[in-house]
Amino acid sequence: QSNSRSLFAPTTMTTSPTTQTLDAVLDGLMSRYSERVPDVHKVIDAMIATGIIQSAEEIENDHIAFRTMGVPNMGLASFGKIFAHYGYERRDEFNFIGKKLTAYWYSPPAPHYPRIFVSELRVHELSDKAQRIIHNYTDTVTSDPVDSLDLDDAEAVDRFLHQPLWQTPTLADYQTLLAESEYAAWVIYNRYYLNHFTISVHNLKPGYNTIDEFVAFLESNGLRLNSAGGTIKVSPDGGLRQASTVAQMIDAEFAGVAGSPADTFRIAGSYVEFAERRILPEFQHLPADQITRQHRREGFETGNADKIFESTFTTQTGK
Ligand code: OOG
Ligand code: NI
Repeated sequence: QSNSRSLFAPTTMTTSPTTQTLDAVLDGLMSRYSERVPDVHKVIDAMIATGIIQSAEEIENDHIAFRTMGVPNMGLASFGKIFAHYGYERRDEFNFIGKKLTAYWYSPPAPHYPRIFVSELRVHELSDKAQRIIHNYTDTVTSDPVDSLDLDDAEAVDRFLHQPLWQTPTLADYQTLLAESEYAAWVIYNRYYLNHFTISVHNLKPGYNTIDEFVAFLESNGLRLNSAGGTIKVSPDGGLRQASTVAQMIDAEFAGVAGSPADTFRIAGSYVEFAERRILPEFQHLPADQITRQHRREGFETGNADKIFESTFTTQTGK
C-alpha cells in the first residue's frame, strides 16, 4: 500500500474505505501537480541535498488550495461536497473585497492530512463583459457535476478534478478576463488543478524551522518568491507566517477562433507555499516533544492570503 503512494501522501494506519479513497485522491492531485510545477522538485531536491530531510515523505503538507468560479452548479457549494465526503469540516469564511473572492478553509478528518483552502470568484461582481465571457463557458454545466460523481470512486474523482469542466477558452477571452480579474483568467484555464501545496517549516530541523530561515534557504537555491506585501506574510497575532514561490509558467493551448489554428501562450500555472505556525502562547511551556498540531496557530489569515493569491498574478510572474 505505502509503496504505491506518490510524493507527500499521508501515511496512515487506518484503512477505512473512505480513508483509502482520500489517500488516492490526494495522491492523484499531488502527482499531477508536481509534474506541472518544476519548483516542487527543485525545493525537495535542495532540501535533500542540504540534509534538511532524507526523503520527500518526511514533508508535512500544511494545506492544499483550490480556486473555483462562483456560478450556478459550481463554486464553493459544489466543490465543498467533495472533501466533506471524506470527513473534512468547513471552518472560517474569508472575504477579499478588492479581488471579489470568498473563501473557506476545511479542517481534515485526521491531523496527518492537509487542511484545504478553497476560494470562489464572486462572478456577479465583475463587469457585464467579463460575466458574459465566463457564462459563455460555464453555462454548459447545467447541473452540479459533483452530485452525479461517485465520491467513493477515487479514479472517477481524480478524472473529475483534472478534466475540462467547460470548453477550452480562446486567447482573446483569457486576455480580456486577465485585464479585469487575474483570478478569473487563472480559473478559466486551470480549473480545478491544484493551485498549491504547502510545506510546513516549523517541524523541520533547527536552522530551517522558521519562515525567515527557510526563505533564506530558498533564495540561496535560486527560487523566485512572491514579494507582494513583502516576501514573508505575518498574521497580526504573529502566529502564522507564510511565503510562496512565484507561479510557474505553463505553455497553454487556447482554442482557435473560426477555423484558425490554436494559439499557444505562456500563462501562470501553480506555485508552492511555505508556512510556519508558531506555538500558541498558552502552550509555550510544553516540552518540544509534546507539541502537536493542536498547540500551534490554526487557520488562515485574510491579510496574508490576499497577498498569496498574487503568486499567480502578472505583477509577480512578470517581475
Ligand atoms: C490561495 C491564496 C491564499 C493561504 O494560505 O492563505 C492561501 C490561492 O492562491 O488560491 O493560499
Ligand atoms: Ni495557501
